[in-house]
Amino acid sequence: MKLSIIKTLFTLAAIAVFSIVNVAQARPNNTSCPTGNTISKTFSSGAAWDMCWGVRAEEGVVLSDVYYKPANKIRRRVLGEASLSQIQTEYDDGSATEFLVTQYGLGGSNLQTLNASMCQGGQVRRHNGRQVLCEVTKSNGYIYRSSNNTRRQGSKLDVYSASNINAREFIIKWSFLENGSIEVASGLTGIFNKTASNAVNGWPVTAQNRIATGFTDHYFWRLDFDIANDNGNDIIEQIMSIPSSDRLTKTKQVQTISNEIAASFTPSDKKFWRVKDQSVTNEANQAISYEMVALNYAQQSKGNSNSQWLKNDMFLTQYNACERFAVQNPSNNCGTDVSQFVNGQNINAKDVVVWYRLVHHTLPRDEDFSPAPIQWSHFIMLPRDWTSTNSL
Ligand SMILES: [Ca+2]
Ligand SMILES: [Ca+2]
Ligand SMILES: [Ca+2]
Repeated sequence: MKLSIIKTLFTLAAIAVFSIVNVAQARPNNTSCPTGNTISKTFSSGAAWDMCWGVRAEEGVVLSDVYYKPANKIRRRVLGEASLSQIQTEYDDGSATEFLVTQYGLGGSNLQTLNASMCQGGQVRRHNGRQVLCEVTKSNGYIYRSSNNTRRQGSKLDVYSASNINAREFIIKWSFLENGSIEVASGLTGIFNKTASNAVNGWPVTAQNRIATGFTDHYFWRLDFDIANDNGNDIIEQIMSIPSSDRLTKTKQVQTISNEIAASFTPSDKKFWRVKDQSVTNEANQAISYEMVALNYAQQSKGNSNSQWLKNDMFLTQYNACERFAVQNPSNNCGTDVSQFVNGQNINAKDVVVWYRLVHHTLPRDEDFSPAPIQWSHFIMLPRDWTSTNSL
């Protein structure tokens, strides 16, 4: 008797705790774009992408409600919202660090007007009467080939804008491939004006008779994955393939990330993360997911300062509406930077957000003057088990 009362009390307590834990914030599940702000593309195979776009003074172009439809399959949501949530620039000579998104903004008058020549074969979209976004379909070469009779070329939808800050120009490009991959890139070009007094902090630009300062850009991408209909049930897994001590085999290790973490890539172990839905599966009963593929890892560094938010590559958090910028977040009720967003909240079957820091160091060269040829920093979001076989 006593035991059953204790059991009942325990169950009630567990339900109460579960209910409290379950009161998690989620982005409104709103899938209709503001009028004129829809981008959609159906390829000849039947594969398709559609999404909303908008412009903010700080982040510039922001994409939302991004859906992928594989050929002959169901259309499902991949991302709730995606943006470049900060660019932190550090100079090699110790000049003041700049926070480009919050101090200057990728939007507003820094968002460049694109003429037709910058969007050949595509369509330039307007914001506040100005042409600011290019949407263009391009051939993407081979998707696969296994013999002369088994081969296929594919296409992609490119969506890009340009922002100019202190004469440096950033081309922000999202490529949506017919096979479901998303390639995200920031291209740095424009004019490198900063001059150093000591050659060890830069490179002598002979034609200009000055030392161009070296600098590091830390790009912080905010990726609010919202897989399928339910944006409150996503799970993040860390997957590693760890070499044996004799290095003759690799052992796969899959770990569900239960609570918010700040993590880093370890290329020697092949470590990556994927966001999967708790319940939706492909036709072969595997959970549908997208994984993060890091590229341009060579310059990943912890920065010149001792800043906590520069010490990790990935920050995996529970959605919080006031957490907009990775660094210099203004809200009083939120942490000011992404390292503070990681405060122990549960992210197992929740509305999760992935923050990815991608680093690019520039040591200028004569050919960069002027303007500098574009240097791309990019990464890929790759479907894993979204379809049970190659849908193309
Ligand atoms: Ca989901
Ligand atoms: Ca948090
Ligand atoms: Ca989410």
